[in-house]
Amino acid sequence: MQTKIWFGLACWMGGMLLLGACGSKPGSEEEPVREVETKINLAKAPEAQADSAYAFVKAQVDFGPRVPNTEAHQRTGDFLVVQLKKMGWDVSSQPFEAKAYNGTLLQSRNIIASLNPKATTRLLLAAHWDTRPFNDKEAKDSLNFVPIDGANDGASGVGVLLEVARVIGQSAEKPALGLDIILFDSEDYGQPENYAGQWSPDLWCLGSQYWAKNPHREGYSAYFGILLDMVGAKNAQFYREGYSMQYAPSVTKKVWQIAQQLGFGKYFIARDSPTIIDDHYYVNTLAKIPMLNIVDYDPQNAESFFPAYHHTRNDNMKIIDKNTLQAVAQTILQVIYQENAELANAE
Ligand code: AHN
Ligand code: ZN
Repeated sequence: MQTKIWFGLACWMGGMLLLGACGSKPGSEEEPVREVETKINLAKAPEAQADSAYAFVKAQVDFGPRVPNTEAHQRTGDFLVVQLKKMGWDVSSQPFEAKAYNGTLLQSRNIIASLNPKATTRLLLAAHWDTRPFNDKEAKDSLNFVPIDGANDGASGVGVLLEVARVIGQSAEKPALGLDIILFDSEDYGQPENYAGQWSPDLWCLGSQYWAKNPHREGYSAYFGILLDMVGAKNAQFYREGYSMQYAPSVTKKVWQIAQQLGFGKYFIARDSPTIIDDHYYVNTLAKIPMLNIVDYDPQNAESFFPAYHHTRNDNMKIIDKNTLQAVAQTILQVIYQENAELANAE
């Protein structure tokens, strides 16, 4: 009896607090999960610019598809190094040769930009900068394969990180926290859809696998990492991805909460998605750094998990929305300055 009254009261208060009705089923299809979490006191963070992030995406696409062993790939890599240096970051390249599913040797390089290189408490941000050599989800016949622009799959994550790097580089209040941006190469050269040979996840994400086995600095570690993949499409939906929740649950929840507090709940949906093999998988399992993935997820597409543009020629500038880029860039900046403030408070 007594318990029932208390439950009713708690439910009423909780309902008032969350502006949700007691009868609604959290976690059901219609209702986003709303966990009772205390509000985070947001630290002051500099602002990302939508136009600037967009220009960084376009600049990459303008080089042409960034397929390893092509001139566009080479030139884009050089461009990224120059940009990051110009923004005041310490930049190094990690060249490597990777063997693709069909035996092709891919002349590859991971690009690493660091801030406060001597700081021992480090946060890692990453995205892949190469693009898929074929539109295999569209043309089912390999004779009709063409490379894709990869405006979203590739350029968007890098574009957001360039904007984050630019804003921090210009800021009068630079974080004391150590920061590393790693642009992984040769992520997207995995076996095509109708390939007759064996499917293996390890044929994807060749740059992150190489880096995880050969870190750019001996004994390198970060206390967590964030991977960005396909973060620029109009109406993107970022669910809390399976490996992120498995390996980095507390930071994943925190990032989603920060995004929601910033007003980006339309993109950052506090629901879980299945596991997705991506660069973060190898950073988690091989480098043992907890890393989450912010990746566009299509809950309607049970087969591939990704929206319809994925690995087709439709992945071009037409699907890029600067509001999405801005939401992700601002969320990342907030996370960085939040962590920096919490670190300073702990000292
Ligand atoms: C697989 O298709 C195995 N993983 C998706 C990783 C990916 C490809 N992200 C962008 N392109
Ligand atoms: Zn891809």
